[in-house]
Amino acid sequence: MISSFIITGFLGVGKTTLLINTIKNFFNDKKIAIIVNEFGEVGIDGKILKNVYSEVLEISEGCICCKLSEEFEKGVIEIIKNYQPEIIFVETSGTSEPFPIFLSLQNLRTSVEGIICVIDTKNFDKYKEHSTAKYQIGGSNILVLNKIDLVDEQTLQKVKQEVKEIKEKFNIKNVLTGEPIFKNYTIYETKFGVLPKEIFEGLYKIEDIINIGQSAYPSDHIVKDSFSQKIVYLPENVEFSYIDKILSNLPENIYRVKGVVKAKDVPVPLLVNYSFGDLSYTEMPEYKGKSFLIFIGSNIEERKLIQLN
Ligand SMILES: Nc1nc2c(ncn2[C@@H]2O[C@H](COP(=O)(O)OP(=O)(O)OP(=O)(O)O)[C@@H](O)[C@H]2O)c(=O)[nH]1
Ligand SMILES: [Mg+2]
Repeated sequence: MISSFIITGFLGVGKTTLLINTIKNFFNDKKIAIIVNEFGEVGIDGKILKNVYSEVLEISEGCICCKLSEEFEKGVIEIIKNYQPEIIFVETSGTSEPFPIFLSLQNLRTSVEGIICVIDTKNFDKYKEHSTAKYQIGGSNILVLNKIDLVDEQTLQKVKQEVKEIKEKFNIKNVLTGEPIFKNYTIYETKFGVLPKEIFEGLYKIEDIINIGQSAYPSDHIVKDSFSQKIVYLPENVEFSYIDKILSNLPENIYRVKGVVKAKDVPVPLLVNYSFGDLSYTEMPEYKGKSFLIFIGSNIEERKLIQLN
């Protein structure tokens, strides 16, 4: 039977980074397929992942846990038929909940070996009130406190305690019996999502679950959390300092920015990564597409993000 893993977690917490490190460290000799769903019209993760591994299916412009569930299932079936992977990894969008995806993978007769929820330990305070973030924790059995290089011991312990409380409260339950669906869970602490091998050797395999009503999980998360996105295409004569200044002064309702910037005074395209105030640029010399930024946050539709003349 084909094994599968789900990687979930809020916007920008380090899901793709964890996936890349996991594949590099443990799965170089295996046939891996990756399905990635991003919140945004233009996929970035697919491009990054394709540099590491070739069998990558991107499902964009919608959420695979609700709007795109049919497309997701079709994608899984096709990838199994055409590629016969040994293991499938699914990276959900930062605004998806993992449980419906788990049910789909199980219905498609893959063996779900773990639902990994990545948590940004440094920025947890800034996003923990979103219901999506709570259900992501509640619907997972491996909780990963990531970015611990950016926090002190006290913050780490505080976040760990909060995560445990959310887990207890939002643990997915069988609506028929009231029993928790995943009996146990484990917490790991990581930098750049580097996990021990045991996780990927079937240690946390989830038993088959049958007879769960649809009402076992809420499906209105996007409406409730009212996420929105805006894509801005940039002219190629833009200066790096201009973009950098904007990204260094973003309002709090913008959580995540991704994109590739081609600035006239920088010789290579730059991959932009912004999450909750943390900003970084990585060179992406092989990138041939347009210069653009995707802004994700709450109620950003009305705002003017970048003034371009
Ligand atoms: N300092 C530090 N940075 C990290 C760590 N893990 C990830 N990052 C950085 O965080 C940013 C976002 O990482 P991604 O892996 O793209 O996050 P993601 O969860 O896949 O993001 P979305 O798919 O957009 O929701 C990148 O700049 C990463 O390099 C970590 O442990 N420590
Ligand atoms: Mg990602």
